[in-house]
Amino acid sequence: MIDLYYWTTPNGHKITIFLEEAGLPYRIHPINIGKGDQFDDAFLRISPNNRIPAIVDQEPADGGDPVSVFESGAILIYLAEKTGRFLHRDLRGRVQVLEWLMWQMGGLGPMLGQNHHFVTYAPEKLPYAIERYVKETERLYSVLNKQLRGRDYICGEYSIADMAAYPWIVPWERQRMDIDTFPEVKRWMEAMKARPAVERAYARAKEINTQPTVSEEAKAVLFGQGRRD
Ligand SMILES: N[C@@H](CCC(=O)N[C@@H](CS)C(=O)NCC(=O)O)C(=O)O
Repeated sequence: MIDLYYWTTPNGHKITIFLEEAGLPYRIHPINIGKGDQFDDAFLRISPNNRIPAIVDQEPADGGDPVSVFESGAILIYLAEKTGRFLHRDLRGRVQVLEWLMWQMGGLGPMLGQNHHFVTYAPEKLPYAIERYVKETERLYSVLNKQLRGRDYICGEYSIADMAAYPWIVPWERQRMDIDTFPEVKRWMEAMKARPAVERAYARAKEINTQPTVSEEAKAVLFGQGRRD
């Protein structure tokens, strides 16, 4: 059994997509980040960066004590290794999946997160910041578009690289992207959306969070966090 500490955000969806694809038994522990659940001591013990997602594997492969993992990229690699699925096994394929996973973790996720912040949530509309992150979003979409040319999925076969990137592309409209100008991304996004496991992952999210908008109360919790000793 996998215990999943989760909220209904792009980084959270990555892991429900994996678990649904692999058919691994899991139970969700909702961590409502708009209400501050990410600062509970019990959660911080498994996720010291006060961010979702995190997992605890109650039945690790070595038969030892439960294993906890935070950081969505590390979780995807852990689960891929546990199940032997969605991470190419040949040396070159594996390197490629890890490259694109790191590209998502270090670039696509953080930059699009800033896009969401300055375009949608920031109390002041700062043209410099908006332009910087919308342009960077556009650049990243064009990199992905090129990679997808001639490939069904990011690294050919379906992998954890796709699971990591897809939830960040779903909100393309509010990122101010014109998806029709990225035809390969559009085709891939539609193929991802049609996968039954992806549908199930997003359906779980709807059950757990019936009010996905970010309230003023949630903004106060989420933005402007500083040092916590
Ligand atoms: N690099 C981390 C980022 C995780 C992250 O930013 N999670 C957000 C939700 S998508 C969160 O938990 N935010 C809570 C907060 O800001 O306090 C990962 O990929 O797991």
